[in-house]
Amino acid sequence: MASPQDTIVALATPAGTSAIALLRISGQDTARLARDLTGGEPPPRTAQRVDYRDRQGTLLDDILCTFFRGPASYTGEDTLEITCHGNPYLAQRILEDLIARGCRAAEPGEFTQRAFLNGRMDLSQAEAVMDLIHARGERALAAANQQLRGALGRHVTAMIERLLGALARIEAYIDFPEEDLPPEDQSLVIKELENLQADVSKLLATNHYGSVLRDGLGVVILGEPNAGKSSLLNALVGRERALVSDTPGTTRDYLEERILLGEHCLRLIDTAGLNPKPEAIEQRGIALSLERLAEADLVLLVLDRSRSPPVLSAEVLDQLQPKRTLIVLNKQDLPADAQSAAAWADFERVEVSALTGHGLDALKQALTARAQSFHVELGDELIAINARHADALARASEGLSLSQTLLKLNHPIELVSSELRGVLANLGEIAGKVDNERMLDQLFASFCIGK
Ligand SMILES: Nc1nc2c(ncn2[C@@H]2O[C@H](COP(=O)(O)OP(=O)(O)OP(=O)(O)O)[C@@H](O)[C@H]2O)c(=O)[nH]1
Ligand SMILES: [Mg+2]
Repeated sequence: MASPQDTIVALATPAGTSAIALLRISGQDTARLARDLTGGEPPPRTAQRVDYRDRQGTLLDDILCTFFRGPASYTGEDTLEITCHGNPYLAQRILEDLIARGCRAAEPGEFTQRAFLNGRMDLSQAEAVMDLIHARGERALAAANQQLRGALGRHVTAMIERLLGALARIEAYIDFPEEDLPPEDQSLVIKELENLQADVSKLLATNHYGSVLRDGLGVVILGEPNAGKSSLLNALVGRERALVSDTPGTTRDYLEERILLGEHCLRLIDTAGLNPKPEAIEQRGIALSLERLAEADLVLLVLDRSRSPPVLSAEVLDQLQPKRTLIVLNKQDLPADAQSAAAWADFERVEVSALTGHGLDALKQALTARAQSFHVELGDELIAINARHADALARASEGLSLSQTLLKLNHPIELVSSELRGVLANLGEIAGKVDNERMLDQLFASFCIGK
């Protein structure tokens, strides 16, 4: 991306027709543009109604524009927000006119990148902007809002300060090579590093819930052909999403559908039935089912309660731990098979009929409780880290562990100190003390235009 000096413009609302559209401008020419458009010195943070005329003087629209004087703006630079009528043609005309007046079309995420580069927010907050835009449930929204308000950044900063304390304690001895670190200092530092590592682990433990919130809880619907998997998906989604028939092997490919249940979003994945004697095409479908199974947060094993329980392969059985499996005894409306009714007794089981809807509420409750069980408490703030944070924290944890070993084995203090400086850098990455420009460009490029 180019230098943060030039003036960028973007249509910040979707391209389709809506009542209004918002254009955003940020950069050094913004104040001049605002003066040109409004015909005077624009009062900051005040919406002004203006006739928008293009450079040829043609009247395009009746707009509202609001000027924000930097650094008190989203990006930290002078910023102008223009609200026009939501006709895509009209918004495009205004956009083109602004480009003709000297603006450049913004890259995806460029406004937020500038906010970060200008110190308006740390990197975890910039990521939270995206989380907020994409949040699909109440909890995801709450987590994004907490992160946007700096919860994760504050958490990590407190850890960095404690680490700096430990580092200062040992680095004082680097200048006196003839003196060993006194035993009381050594044990104090080791204790502090242990505590820090435990805190890093707690933060790392929120990673899984983070992916549940960002991607939705991955629920794989698995079972033998004709058990009623697709019927169950349809019943949960509330419409005929998947084909249902009494011919075994109806579902060949897997299909995915999101639903909102309580405060969480669930990603339901219907799969091809596990036929012990599949034909070639079925075999490929089953291979896909097994791939989805491996990635699942939760498995709904659907059994036809009116028939004897299926014999599952060891490959499948290995993946079905009680912690991530719910047994759905389907076809409750039919007479029960005694063996099936008693099967999987060590697992949580719910009896349903995808046909009549019996037991669906109980199943939804069980699903809600499972989604909730991924939440890891971390003080009174809802913190759920993402994969980038987890990667940095895992490296920090390794470094903390190695430093403790080095200290215990009385290795030179310089070695310990250099290891701990590495940990400091790892923790710094979370808030964005990153020197890797390419990584930053990549991260912001995953944002949308106008953000
Ligand atoms: N009586 C009864 N029939 C059901 C119930 N659920 C599904 N069925 C019937 O069972 C048959 C198979 O249903 P599907 O939903 O296609 O089963 P599936 O597990 O997706 O099957 P495959 O895609 O072939 O693996 C259909 O005829 C459904 O109408 C139920 O609760 N009660
Ligand atoms: Mg099916």
